[in-house]
Amino acid sequence: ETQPTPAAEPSGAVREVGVAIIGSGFAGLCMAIALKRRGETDFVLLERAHDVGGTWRDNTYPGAACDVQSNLYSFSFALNPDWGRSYSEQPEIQAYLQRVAQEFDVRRHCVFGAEVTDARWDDAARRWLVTTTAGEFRARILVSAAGALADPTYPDIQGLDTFAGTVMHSARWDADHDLAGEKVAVIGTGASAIQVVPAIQPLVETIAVYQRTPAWVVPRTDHPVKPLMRRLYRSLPGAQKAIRGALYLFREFLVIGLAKNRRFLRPVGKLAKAHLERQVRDPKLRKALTPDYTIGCKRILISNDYFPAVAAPNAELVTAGIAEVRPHSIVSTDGVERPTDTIVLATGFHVTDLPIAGKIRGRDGRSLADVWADGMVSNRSATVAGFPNMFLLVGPNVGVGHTSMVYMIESQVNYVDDALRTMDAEALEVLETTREAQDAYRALIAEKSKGTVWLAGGCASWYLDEHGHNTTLWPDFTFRFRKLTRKLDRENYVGIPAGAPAS
Ligand code: N01
Repeated sequence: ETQPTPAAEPSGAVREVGVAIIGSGFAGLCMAIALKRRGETDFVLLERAHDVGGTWRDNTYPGAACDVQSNLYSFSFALNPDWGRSYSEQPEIQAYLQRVAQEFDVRRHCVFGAEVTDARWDDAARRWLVTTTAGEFRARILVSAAGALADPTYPDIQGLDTFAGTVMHSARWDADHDLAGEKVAVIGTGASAIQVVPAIQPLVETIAVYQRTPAWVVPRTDHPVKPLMRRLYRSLPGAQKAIRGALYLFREFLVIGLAKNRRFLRPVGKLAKAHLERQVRDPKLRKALTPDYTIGCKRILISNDYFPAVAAPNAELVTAGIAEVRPHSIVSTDGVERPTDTIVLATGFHVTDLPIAGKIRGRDGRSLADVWADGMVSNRSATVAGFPNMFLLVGPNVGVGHTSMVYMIESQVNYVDDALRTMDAEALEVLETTREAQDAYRALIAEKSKGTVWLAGGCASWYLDEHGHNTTLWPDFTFRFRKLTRKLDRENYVGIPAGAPAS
């Protein structure tokens, strides 16, 4: 469901707002709802698309689904008793987000078609000047909820631009394009690829899966939710909360293996190996699908139909690299040329080089991207020195590979909310974190990341930046992150009261 843009002022006038939120995915919506809950209505959500939903709106490729159980994948204040499956598919999650936006009356604050092209801090006015494709905004507070899985990466493959057929990124799926009977190439074997490959393999004439690095895949215990359970959840929300709590704790234990003691990952590795052995009979193919790095180093994938799809008679796993793309084919480094009608790029997102960071400029005019040239840094994953009155949601070191991002988002929103309350209570016009706090947080992350499977598991992944640092994942139990963000660490901030000069 879409709605007309309610907001931008006519004739280029600048619109004054209290809070400008970039993005209306899980994080943007959560922030908006928190503001509404305490009576704040002077805010906008700047959304480049024409509906809410973020990555769940954008990722409509066949087979798109969540690999975190439905019961965990909702806001704690808006549980959904009606999930149809234990692991929800994309349309159901998108419908949930649309419903939440409606229920909490957030849509009236959304400015659709408003892509932020520039946001700069005006130190004299103590306001953020935000330029969008739907007009200009002047905001007291800027909250970037633009997401880490928002901007697809397109691989630099020789000749890709000369390809005469269709090229689709998994996150920019063209539903009108009919793949039936085509020769399809899928590049990548991450979470998106392993969902799209089995969904399209039965339709196409041939499918070639170009694998650079094999993935660890464990069974998916997916099933429809019984009507009885849905009735139970509806009449007794406590039951759903209890199940949610149990799932949360179960997944949290995985952190012991991922971050604390890799020995605990061995049984998970055994499970994945047994899964592969059960599903793939051909020893050559099995070998090609077996990873050589520790399980958990990259995101652990869950699927029951990926291996059978790759082993299907019309499928081929290509382990040689891609030498070049020609107008009607792909040539691999072993010299084999495969005729191709459509190329599906399941090649991931700009995660450690967030495009939005190039558009946000702080007090000295430098962009976040410049400030982060040596890696993303922040205080408590939310604020950056030199960027007053700015908060990041789903920014540095807040990602989780093992559990629901919604939990992390709610923790972050709570922190921002407390910061805004503090500003109100102390009548502060400006709030800015210190470099010392940022350095201390970086040291804490580095310390907690030491020896984790993400750093020491022998793989390359989007979890680490080009310097090999963990700047994306929260490297500990998520309840520790919640504790750390329960209240604003006021001592780590400089506040300037309204009317007072900067000291
Ligand atoms: O992207 P990825 P994704 N030539 O970056 C390969 C979430 N998600 O879209 O491993 C050849 O993980 C690359 O190879 P390698 C989830 O958080 C969640 O799949 O770098 N190959 C890799 O195989 C996930 O982690 C769900 O060697 C190239 C793949 O492309 C995140 O989104 C579902 C290449 C990219 O994998 C991203 O997943 C889907 C090149 N030039 C996604 N460049 C849920 O279920 C890249 N690759 C919640």
